[in-house]
Amino acid sequence: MDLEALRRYSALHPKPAGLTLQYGTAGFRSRAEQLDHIVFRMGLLAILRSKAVTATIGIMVTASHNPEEDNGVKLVDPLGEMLHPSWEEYATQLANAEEQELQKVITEICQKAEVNLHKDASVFIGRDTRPSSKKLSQSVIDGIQVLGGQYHDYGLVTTPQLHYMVCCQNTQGQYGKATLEGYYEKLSKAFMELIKQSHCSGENQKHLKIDCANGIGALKLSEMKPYFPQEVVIHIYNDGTKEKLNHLCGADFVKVQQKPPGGLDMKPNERCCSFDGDADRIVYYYKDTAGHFHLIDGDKIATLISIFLKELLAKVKQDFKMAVVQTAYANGNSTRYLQETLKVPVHCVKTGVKHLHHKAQEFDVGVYFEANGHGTVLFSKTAETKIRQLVKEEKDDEKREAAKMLENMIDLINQTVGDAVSDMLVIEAILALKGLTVQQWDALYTDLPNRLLKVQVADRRVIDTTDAERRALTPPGLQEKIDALVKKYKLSRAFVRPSGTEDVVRIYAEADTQVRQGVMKEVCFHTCHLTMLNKC
Ligand code: G16
Repeated sequence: MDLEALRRYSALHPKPAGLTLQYGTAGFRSRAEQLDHIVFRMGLLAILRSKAVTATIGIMVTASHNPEEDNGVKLVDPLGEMLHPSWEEYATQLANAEEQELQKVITEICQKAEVNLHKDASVFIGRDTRPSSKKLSQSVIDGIQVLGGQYHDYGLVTTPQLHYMVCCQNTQGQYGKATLEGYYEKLSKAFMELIKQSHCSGENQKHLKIDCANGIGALKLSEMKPYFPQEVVIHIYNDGTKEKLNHLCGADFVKVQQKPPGGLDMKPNERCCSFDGDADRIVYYYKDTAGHFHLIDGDKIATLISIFLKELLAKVKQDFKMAVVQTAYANGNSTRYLQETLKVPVHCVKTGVKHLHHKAQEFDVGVYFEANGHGTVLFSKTAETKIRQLVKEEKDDEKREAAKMLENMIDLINQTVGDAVSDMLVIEAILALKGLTVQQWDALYTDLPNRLLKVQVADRRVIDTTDAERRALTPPGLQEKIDALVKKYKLSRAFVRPSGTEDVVRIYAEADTQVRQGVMKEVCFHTCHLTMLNKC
């Protein structure tokens, strides 16, 4: 380690006195001006991780759904997954070390994680369109160079594109070509192969309006447009030329507010969708002829994909284990539909795609989606090999055709992480193949009326949870209040948890009717009261 270079460069990226930041749900997030030392140090950490696992690591500068003034950093592990949880603690230690302790903390990490500093290291870098992202990604490069690593800067890319690149690189191209063209070609080819078998694409079914949250999704969709077949005509809104990122638009806004984004003119029954700021989430929606807004969130996306995959799996007659992974935010009726009508096992884990991804890996076909629209499907190596073999060797036409569709789904789905572009193409293909309108999809089941609120409290860390965040352990008395409240209403459920991406507490409540959601007001009141609220 070049100690002189470490001292010199860390002085250029000083840690503000007294500032402590925790590794959250998806890495570090804060106001952009507080993050320069964090991204520099995550450059250092990425090199250590790369040396530890002898593979390329990814760093994405983004704060995804957060306001434009925020920023953050997401670290990508060798196969495109989120950073392994065992390294989150090292990330927090390195982020919060005082400058004079940096070398000591690096040495400790090297000892604990058995990092050989003499090994080679390489890092892929990407960034979103926030005004602060370019400078922050330069600080990442400083960190990488101090520890003598190689890097490739992809510049402006969506988060899932960077995950894809890392996976391609570490599988020596088996997953695809580690270039944007490689990504566009792989997805569009699989999509075209899939919809070849569709017989029902009326003129209206071709069109899709996309709210890109004024973020990177708009740029990358425009680049991809020439690769789209004529069966899909996309119309891009909120492309970032006029308004601020995520402001009154984007997947998070639409999901939380349960209303259409600004800047998108929606006619009755038109199929529309919204991406979030770094294009790793997607939600669909439409307005009916009476003007009512209908949200089709991650739960309904998971349901549509599960129906489609289950039918294909039945046709290929293999003993594949399929399951859906959700979080506490999943609408109660989605879980009931999946378990009782579709007969698919459902598992509930803590918020954060890292938790869902990990659980989904236990199955041959693991469908995971958060209600907020973040999700994907994982196929086990055994399932993938068997499916590809059936495509080549199966004599029975129906079985071989089903296997072919599954093979194209495997290639179309970004298995490294939730990806708004890939998920959108998966959904569009399924709707076309099944001849479903957005209204028919929506009518699969009716969501229980629900509300999701954020409140600011003095210190959100006083709330500790258990049971996949469905129950509060602290502050004392809060869970008892929630239990007493939900008992009063039919199909009622509520929980409180601290966000891992924003300085807020999230409160979720659902019940059989909107009127009974008085439960939300009361849970909010007790949360505020018991956490000694600042503002509510
Ligand atoms: C990130 C995570 C998601 C999570 C969301 C909200 O999304 O990747 O898994 O659902 O944060 O987390 P929290 O409720 O802890 O704030 P994104 O799209 O912002 O990267």
